[in-house]
Amino acid sequence: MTLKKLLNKEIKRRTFLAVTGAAGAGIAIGHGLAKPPEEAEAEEKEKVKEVYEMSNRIGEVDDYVEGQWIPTGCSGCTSWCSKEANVVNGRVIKVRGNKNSKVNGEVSCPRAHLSLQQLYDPDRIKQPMKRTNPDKGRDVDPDFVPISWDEAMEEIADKILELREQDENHKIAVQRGRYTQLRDIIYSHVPAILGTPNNISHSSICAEAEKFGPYYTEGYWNYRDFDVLNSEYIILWGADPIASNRQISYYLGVWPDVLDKAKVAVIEPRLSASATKAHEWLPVKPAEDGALAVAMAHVILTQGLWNKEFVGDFHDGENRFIPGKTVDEETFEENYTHGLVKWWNLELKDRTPEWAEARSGVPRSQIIRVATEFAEKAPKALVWMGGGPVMQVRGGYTSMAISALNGLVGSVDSEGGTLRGAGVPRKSYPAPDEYMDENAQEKINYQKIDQRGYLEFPALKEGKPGSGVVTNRMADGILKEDPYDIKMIMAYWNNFAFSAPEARRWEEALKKVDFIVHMVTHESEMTRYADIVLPSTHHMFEQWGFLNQKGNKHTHLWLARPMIERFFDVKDPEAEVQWLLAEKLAEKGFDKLLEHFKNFKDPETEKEPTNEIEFAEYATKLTLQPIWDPNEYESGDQFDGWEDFKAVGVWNSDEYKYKQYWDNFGTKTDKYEFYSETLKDALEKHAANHNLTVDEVLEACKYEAEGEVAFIPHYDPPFVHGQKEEYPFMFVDFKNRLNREGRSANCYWYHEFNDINPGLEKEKDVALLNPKDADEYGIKTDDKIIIKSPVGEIECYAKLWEGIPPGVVAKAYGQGHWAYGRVASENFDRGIPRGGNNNEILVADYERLSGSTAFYSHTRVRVEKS
Ligand SMILES: Nc1nc2c(c(=O)[nH]1)N[C@H]1C(S)=C(S)[C@@H](COP(=O)(O)OP(=O)(O)OC[C@H]3O[C@@H](n4cnc5c(=O)[nH]c(N)nc54)[C@H](O)[C@@H]3O)O[C@H]1N2
Ligand SMILES: Nc1nc2c(c(=O)[nH]1)N[C@H]1C(S)=C(S)[C@@H](COP(=O)(O)OP(=O)(O)OC[C@H]3O[C@@H](n4cnc5c(=O)[nH]c(N)nc54)[C@H](O)[C@@H]3O)O[C@H]1N2
Ligand code: SF4
Ligand SMILES: [Mo]
Repeated sequence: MTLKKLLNKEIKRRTFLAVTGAAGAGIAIGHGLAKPPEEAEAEEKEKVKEVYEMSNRIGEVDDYVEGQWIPTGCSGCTSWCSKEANVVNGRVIKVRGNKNSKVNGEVSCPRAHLSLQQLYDPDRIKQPMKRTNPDKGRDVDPDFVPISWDEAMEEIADKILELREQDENHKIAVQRGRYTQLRDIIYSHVPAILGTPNNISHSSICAEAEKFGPYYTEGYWNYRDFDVLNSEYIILWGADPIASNRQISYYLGVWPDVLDKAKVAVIEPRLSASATKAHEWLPVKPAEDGALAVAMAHVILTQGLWNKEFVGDFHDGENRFIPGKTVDEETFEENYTHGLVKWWNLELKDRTPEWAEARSGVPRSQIIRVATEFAEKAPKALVWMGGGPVMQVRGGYTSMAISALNGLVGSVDSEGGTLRGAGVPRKSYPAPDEYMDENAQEKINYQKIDQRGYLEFPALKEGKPGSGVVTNRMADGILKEDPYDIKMIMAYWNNFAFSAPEARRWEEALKKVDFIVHMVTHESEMTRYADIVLPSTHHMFEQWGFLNQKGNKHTHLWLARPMIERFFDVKDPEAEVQWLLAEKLAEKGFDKLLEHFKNFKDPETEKEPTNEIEFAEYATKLTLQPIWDPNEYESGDQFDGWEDFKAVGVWNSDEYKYKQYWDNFGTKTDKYEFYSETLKDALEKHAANHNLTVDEVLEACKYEAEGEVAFIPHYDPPFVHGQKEEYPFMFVDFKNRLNREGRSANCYWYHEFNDINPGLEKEKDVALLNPKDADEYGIKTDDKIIIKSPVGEIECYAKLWEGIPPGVVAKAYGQGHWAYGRVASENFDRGIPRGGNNNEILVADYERLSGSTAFYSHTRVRVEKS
């Protein structure tokens, strides 16, 4: 039976009732596919009818009572907002922000509400399934058949034990996409005890290059908090915080005030949501951000506008930063920074606004105006850098160059600037070490399948070569069996066959793997290659979990718990499934995992967990003990115990104190580094590992920099795939405001409200083109077009829009699913996508110093009418 048939069969039973709850929040029915073929249309009609009937039933719930608001949190994007869910008769009917959070309060972003349509989606996977067709491929029906949880665990445990027996346990990989912080169990403890080095996260198809610049200047590898309410000049550099990036709910709430108090300039190759409301828009040529950044630094220095308190000054107060002229290092005394004059001499002295205008397309006058006005507000002036300018092949140094502007104006770790977050008091889980046999001890140190640490993948997370993940490279590792083949994957909450550039490589790679377990709420592109499918709980409403995030000068941590009846036979992959697996392995003679898990005791009663639900709860409670247990109190909000914390649902840190790190940034020199001794050290280590020079490493990593320039923020010209003659447009990818990462495309509201994105259209997947370009190619709005790149092609609609500069095609990521449910696909049964997946045309390439996948402005395309 196909999965689709199973879905249909099941729907009639239990979903029916459950979806009634979602209808309370008003399921929208105005659905219509762009231009569906007839069969698909019939199919769609059937689903619309189903949902419509379900939504009408809300009137029949006679014992409707004002529901209880139960705290939870949202992992719809990396904002990780605290939330509350309104539960009526065991069904969630509404979500809102949790007022107890000092980060987001009651405010909610628009896509929070889509969580209801995810939860009550009739296309959810309803019970464990097993593949019966050994062939794998896009056009191959997996012939899934339903099995019990016990049967599923039996199959998985057998496979693990077989691989252990054959001394191939290192060929088991665990993959995670989105997560809650209960992830430690599945992601760290399980691989350690099974004895595999291969726990591969999605972090480098996410944001690692964005952490690279701040780390190699200010020693901080993490997301930042932005003190926008105290700032007087804000540059949004490829970040669109009222639509994407992080703490969106919070920033949406305060943005009107921000616009009153501060000047906002947006540097973006497209008119983003934030740009529509900003004071300045600098429509930079894609990937030329580095030029703009170093030119702004040049202006700030030549005009004498750097922050003297933070950076220091010339001994005699005379500004010797004169265009084209080198400066004697001895004449300048730095305070909290290191290497300013080196930076000037090696890079900045010639980076004039004229030079930058020629590259970036941003007028010289605007570069000077923005740089000057920005620096005049120092230190209450901040640059907020998003992934756009840096998740690029040569984005590492751009990341440093943009970040370094905050250094120049002294707005790092200071009022009105960029802040770090407070730590969260947590207790570590019992260590797995004593349950790791010799084999496991040895194997967790094997080379990982993502090739991190190879010459061309330094992945210098936090200064250590080979310590960052290179997510997308795993597909090549598997395909080339380099360093070895992979025989089993246990993956959860991810969909790399859709979410990673050149996604089809993943399909090929997955075909090669004998045994794949996919733990997800919805069938997806990756699921089609799975051998065992385990239906997952929805993280907001059906399971234990917690996450912390920073914003508004606080770090908060929220708690999610099972709050409604599970009307499908679902389990949480992070803890519950792992318990069941441990039990099954023990039954078969390998009891190390279970013995280890038994140490996760309820900290109040000292009781050992006896089943998967207790295990998940105790694991949550245990690690959060310093938060809820008054006897272990460390900082921030205080609680009277577990029940008290559960009722409030969120812990807030104390308010951030400025200038905590000025005396010790945690870099090699402890200073804020314009000349990065920290990067020099990391690169030299990596070079030494390969018996090469740093120059040779950079060449292998596709950078042009040579010599000392390798250690400073500098302009490295863009690395782009495709020749201009054949592919005249630069492709700009961006996030849809309604994307819950790659997971909301099966929600009606996602399509119906698509026009809350500037330029986009309801019910359609459109590529945005400048009208002048479109004229030249004879393309009109609503034309069906094909976008071709050197690696693939997709079909969508054209939309002519002035918010896109000539020479650019911009398209939101999120549509183009061929296997994510009946709303997401044009024809789910036949695997026909609705719209186009940008990852079919984006070239799989990397910012190699951080291991990041390049998403932005590295692929040229051409456009044809279809
Ligand atoms: N072109 C392009 N590609 C991108 C991006 C982009 O902007 N443009 N963004 C990138 C970024 S920043 C990221 S982080 C990655 C994310 O990419 P991935 O980590 O691959 O995650 P998703 O594709 O969002 O996850 C999809 C899977 O999660 C399952 N799922 C949904 N909700 C839940 C749940 O509550 N629990 C569980 N267990 N499963 C659930 C769905 O069934 C689906 O199979 O995508 C990246 N890909
Ligand atoms: N709405 C929404 N918000 C999200 C998510 C989501 O799925 N949906 N996902 C969350 C996740 S997982 C992450 S990692 C964060 C990531 O947050 P960001 O890193 O901020 O990611 P994007 O929103 O994709 O931002 C990319 C921006 O860069 C612009 N851009 C593209 N090319 C260039 C260029 O060459 N130069 C410049 N200056 N800009 C360029 C794009 O137009 C786009 O506005 O977002 C989180 N927030
Ligand atoms: S989708 Fe993102 S911004 Fe919206 S509520 Fe969820 S975590 Fe917060
Ligand atoms: Mo991400």
